[in-house]
Amino acid sequence: MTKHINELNVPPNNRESLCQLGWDRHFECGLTSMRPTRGTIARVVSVRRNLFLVSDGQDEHLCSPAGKLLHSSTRGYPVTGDWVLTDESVVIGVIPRKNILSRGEAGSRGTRQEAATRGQIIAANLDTVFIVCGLDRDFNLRRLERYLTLVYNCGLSPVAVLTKADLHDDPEAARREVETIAFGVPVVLTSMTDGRGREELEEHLGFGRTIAMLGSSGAGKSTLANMLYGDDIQATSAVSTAVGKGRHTTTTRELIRMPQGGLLLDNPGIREIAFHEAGSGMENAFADIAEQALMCRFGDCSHQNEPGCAVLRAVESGEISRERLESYRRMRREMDYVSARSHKSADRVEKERWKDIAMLQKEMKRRKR
Ligand SMILES: Nc1nc2c(ncn2[C@@H]2O[C@H](COP(=O)(O)OP(=O)(O)OP(=O)(O)O)[C@@H](O)[C@H]2O)c(=O)[nH]1
Ligand SMILES: [Mg+2]
Ligand SMILES: [Zn+2]
Repeated sequence: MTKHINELNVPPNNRESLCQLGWDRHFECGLTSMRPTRGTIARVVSVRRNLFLVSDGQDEHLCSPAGKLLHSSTRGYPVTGDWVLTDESVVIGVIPRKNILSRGEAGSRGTRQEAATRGQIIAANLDTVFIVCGLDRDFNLRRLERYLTLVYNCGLSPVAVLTKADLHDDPEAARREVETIAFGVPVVLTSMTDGRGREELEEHLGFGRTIAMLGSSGAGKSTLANMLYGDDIQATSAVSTAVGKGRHTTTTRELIRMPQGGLLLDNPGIREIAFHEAGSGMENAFADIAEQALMCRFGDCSHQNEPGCAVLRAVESGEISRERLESYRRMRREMDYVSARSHKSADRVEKERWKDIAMLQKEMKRRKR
């Protein structure tokens, strides 16, 4: 027998509160598929070591994970944004996710490392990701391309937020520049000095929506959270003048319930954007190159020096910038490496599985004797 949400240990009026936190039919179906016999539905608003701060829309309280979750893979362990079932301050299960925002572990960029196979889940169940980039020394189109690829890889929709518009001579020109590499992505200019961009961003913060902010330290994420909230709820601190980088002021992730009705996740600044799986993100992030590539003479053209390469032609004509093609190639190499490595580790898993089976068979034979 599957239990309906109201037959669970959920007070009937809670339904409304859960929807305020983003509960919807998707999770309802996920919950039904778990066939729970007990538990209260709650959302993880923050994770502190091995403790979860969960909310049912009315109250927040701390929970510890059930033993089985501690031993589950990283994928099964609750993260910020997860919907969970709790029982007497213990998280007993994770309700199937809509999506996750994940990246390769820090220190895993490039080709050297092992850490990269393990992804790090930043958050679950998002509607939109604000890619936050300051119009100071933080501004970098190539980095934006990486963020876009990451967000698309996770099947999420990005909004590019260019903060500190007051520090730039021609912020509109910067916006246009971003538009040439981010097709169909809303690009919003903001500034804490005059509150510009606020209304445009508020459109994404409607009832029950969940938005995560990504960007380097000092990009102005927490400042933006404060501007949108209308009060100083997050600590901020000045960028170092010597290196032009932030000071990693925000250290925990927390879902903030916004007056607009949505939930905003302020994240610690990201030092480097590493990939841990090769999704289809590049197709979207480099839609212009992907489109030209359809017209290359060879189907497997690598756009290096092949004859009849439409991408190189587009670079010659100035339609696609050389830097962008370089950026594309670099990322392509990274993705190829990441996918080769994940195949390799899949092979290893398979081998180990067979080893286990062989051992088990031996053991059974021995027992029979
Ligand atoms: N002039 C100007 N400064 C800004 C603006 N937005 C943020 N800043 C400044 O940039 C610095 C860093 O801002 P934070 O909001 O702390 O940056 P963050 O992205 O949260 O950084 P981490 O928490 O370290 O990841 C602060 O000194 C802010 O005052 C803006 O629109 N204009
Ligand atoms: Mg911050
Ligand atoms: Zn080509």
